[in-house]
Amino acid sequence: MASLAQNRTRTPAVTLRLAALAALALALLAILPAAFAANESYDIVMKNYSYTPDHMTWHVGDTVNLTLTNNSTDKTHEVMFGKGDLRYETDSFGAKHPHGWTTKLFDSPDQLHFMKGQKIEELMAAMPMITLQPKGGTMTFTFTVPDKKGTWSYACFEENGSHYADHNMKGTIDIVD
Ligand SMILES: [Cu+2]
Repeated sequence: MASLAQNRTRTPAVTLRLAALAALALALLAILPAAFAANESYDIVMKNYSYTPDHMTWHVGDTVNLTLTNNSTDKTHEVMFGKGDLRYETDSFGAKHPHGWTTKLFDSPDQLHFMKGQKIEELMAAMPMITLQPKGGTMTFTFTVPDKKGTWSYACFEENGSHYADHNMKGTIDIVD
């Protein structure tokens, strides 16, 4: 009864202001997690012969904004996403070299949106394969994390696959709910 009595003594203006604040707080609580939790941002730096970071955790349905930068002073590096057995390509001398995986993370080039970049050696959206020149080659792209839960890899197959096969230039991604 005491609180009721207190409420009655408040002026209508104060009560209205409190109600407005409460409504605003509720609105912010509803909006903020959606604005921040739904987006993930990563800067991956490449050098001879590694990625930093070499592990990421992505959430299904999130929008990821990813910037790749090649800080090597002398080597071209790339990123390819996938898993499973290695995929091989045959060169003009008939020799086979590892180049990506048999299972691709992205099914269609439409899933990736390339935003900006420079010193790009090669860009094959269908793989996808993003190859960047040394000393600052960079590419920023966005995508929605596909509903493919599990552990995936990213790696560089430059110089006839030797960056991966001989130097273990790779990283892993866990896709979770
Ligand atoms: Cu490389």
